[in-house]
Amino acid sequence: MKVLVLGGDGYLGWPTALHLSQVGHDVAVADNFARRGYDHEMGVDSLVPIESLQTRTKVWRELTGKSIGSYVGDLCDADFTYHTVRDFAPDAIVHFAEQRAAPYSMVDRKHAVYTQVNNVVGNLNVLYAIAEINPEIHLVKLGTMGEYGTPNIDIEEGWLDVEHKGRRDRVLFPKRPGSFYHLSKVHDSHNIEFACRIWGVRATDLNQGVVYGQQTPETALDDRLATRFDYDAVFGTVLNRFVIQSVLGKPLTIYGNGTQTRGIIEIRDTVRCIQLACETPADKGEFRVFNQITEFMSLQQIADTIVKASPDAVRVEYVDNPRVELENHHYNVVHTGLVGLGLEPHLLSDTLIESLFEITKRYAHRVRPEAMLPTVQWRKPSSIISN
Ligand code: NAD
Ligand code: USQ
Repeated sequence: MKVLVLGGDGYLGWPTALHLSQVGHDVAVADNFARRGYDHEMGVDSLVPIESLQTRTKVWRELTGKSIGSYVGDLCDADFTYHTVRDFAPDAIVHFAEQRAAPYSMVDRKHAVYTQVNNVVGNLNVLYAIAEINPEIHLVKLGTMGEYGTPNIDIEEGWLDVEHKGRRDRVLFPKRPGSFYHLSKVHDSHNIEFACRIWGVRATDLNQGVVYGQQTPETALDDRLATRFDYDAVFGTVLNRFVIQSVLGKPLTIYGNGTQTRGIIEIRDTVRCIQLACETPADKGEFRVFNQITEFMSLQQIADTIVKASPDAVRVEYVDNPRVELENHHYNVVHTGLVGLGLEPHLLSDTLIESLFEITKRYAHRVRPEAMLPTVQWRKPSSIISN
């Protein structure tokens, strides 16, 4: 298949592009390097050094003989998006290319507006490009488990059968997201479902949980193929941050009382899920939704797992929660769709955590410890991100 990976320079997009290329697909990536720009804005950098996209694709070609094409530009520029889709003529488009940090979207008005414009407009341009250039293209879009929030009922895969006053219907699962970023994904999902309904577009919305891990078999082939690994309080995600904090001898920062439960997934399973979704397209006009998680755990359970695996003594600190989110809530998620397509999940294990400890130790000197403390508050806008 020809697969276009939008956001292919990012944490997940790059390993996905490598994996799809490795299993024999013809792959191109598109990116505007916005993510590298946020690092400059915040004065931080990926814990693991990353090469330019040009070097990455060159090294991949030298090592494997396989080419990955690249398009540099912004999806919010419709001419760029249309040109890329026309020129590469993909069978599937994997869409990762959005501003993805909840805290970044909650800094202030400017960051909230940027996040929603970037994500919603970019996604709309992709939908129009598909509809006008080739409606057969399968859109594989990264959504998020946080679209659902933490409802007091079980979370289904995207759709809910309801009976109301004696009548039945199948409706999109109700959403109650927890940040302007997560809201942008809700808006995307509605726009995609509408495009499927009116134009017959085929789409898979992958409501992914929090990703952890840094290596896939392909990125591990050469240091120059490494993907980014974020530790700061804005872009670093919880499990990765806990590992890094434990290696640095810092307390693990649980926000609130730690009873919040989140779906999680390892990076090797992310790339495999994308492969499975691409190779088994949604039907014409179908808005297919999968919950892309392999297990769910409370923050306390995640912290306990890291403490147990750590060779050093590790302390947990309960920090005043900078976010507005429920504690002591119900959480039960259906996530059978991707397993039905053939996913064999890697569950959180000591082996994986040990390899993350090693990676972190190797680059610990690159950490700016002050960037690990949360500065963005949900309850009041702030004018700065960095410390
Ligand atoms: P990332 O920020 O590392 O990668 C996103 C890439 O998209 C970056 O390289 C960025 O430069 C690019 N991009 C952003 N806006 C763009 C635009 N307008 N035009 C072109 N390129 C643009 O993020 P990630 O962690 O790899 O996440 C990828 C996707 O997966 C996101 O959509 C995110 O919401 C979703 N997701 C991530 C996680 C996670 O834990 N990392 C979990 C669930 C869902
Ligand atoms: N948290 C802590 N301590 C920390 C960091 C976070 O307790 O040091 C808590 C947060 O309060 C939250 C949970 O951990 O309850 C998850 O936070 P996170 O920053 O790891 O993840 P989140 O903001 O939800 O966003 C990440 C990705 C985003 C993706 C989402 C999947 O950045 O792109 O959409 O995970 S999900 O959470 O399922 O919506």
